[in-house]
Amino acid sequence: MALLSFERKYRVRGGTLVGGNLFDFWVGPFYVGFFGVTGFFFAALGTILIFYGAALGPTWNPWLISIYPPKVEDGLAFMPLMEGGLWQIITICAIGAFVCWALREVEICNKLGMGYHVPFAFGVAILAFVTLNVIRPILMGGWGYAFPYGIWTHLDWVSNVGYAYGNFHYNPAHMLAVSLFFTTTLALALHGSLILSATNPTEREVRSPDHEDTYFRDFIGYSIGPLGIHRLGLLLALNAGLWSAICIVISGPLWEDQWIYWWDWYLNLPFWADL
Ligand code: UQ1
Repeated sequence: MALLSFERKYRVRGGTLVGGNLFDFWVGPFYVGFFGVTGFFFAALGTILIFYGAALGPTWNPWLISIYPPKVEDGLAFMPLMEGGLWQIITICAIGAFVCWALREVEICNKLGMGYHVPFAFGVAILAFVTLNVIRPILMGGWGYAFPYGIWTHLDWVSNVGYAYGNFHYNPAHMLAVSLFFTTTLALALHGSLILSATNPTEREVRSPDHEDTYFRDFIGYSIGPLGIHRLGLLLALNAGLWSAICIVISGPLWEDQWIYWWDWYLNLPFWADL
């Protein structure tokens, strides 16, 4: 389809949640909408504040620049800019930008008469971020438990939190999350390779979906189907994110010891506890 007739078909009015027709337009390829404007505001302000924090020093090394949250001792107070306040405003800007991005996705879904699967999926990613830097710090009673915004320093945070609970690989929710991440890559590798093999056949004629079904029926006696594989993929990916959020939010608020001791319930089962 030529670009102009393509645009006539898909650049439809309406479907907006806020603002009516006011922001219902495109800039180049991008749909704007009310949440495009507000999202741009949050993203721009947050980015400017990160550069402001970087300019205050002590480094311009992009790997080492870091915006730190308040100290643990400062609890849940609003802080002066240089004592974690900058981090607090940047966090508000980040969440504001993420939520606007999700709502802009919803408006595009409305325009095209589609389901809300994409914004819902992005919502789970937002939930993971909010769990790390809002929900868990509030449950622990201090913004100091949130991670800093720096390439190197957020890795140090992950390392330190891991060692604070001994070895995170003994965290049962972490085990589930890791397994789900690996299973997600397995599913996409199977699906991507299957689609390419069917659409890049050795002969000229592209193979139909029943060939895809038959491949897996011949191979493992079961095919989940061309729609089912996408449902499975979404389910796996969303649960990878969800269980990651669960594994960090239970570390501290629910379990303060080393994760390996959580498994003592297993050692203490009556079958062998007295042996
Ligand atoms: C599958 O069964 C299927 O249906 C035809 C696909 O759709 C194109 C797939 O991509 C994959 C990977 C499978 C196999 C998956 C399972 C869980 C048996």
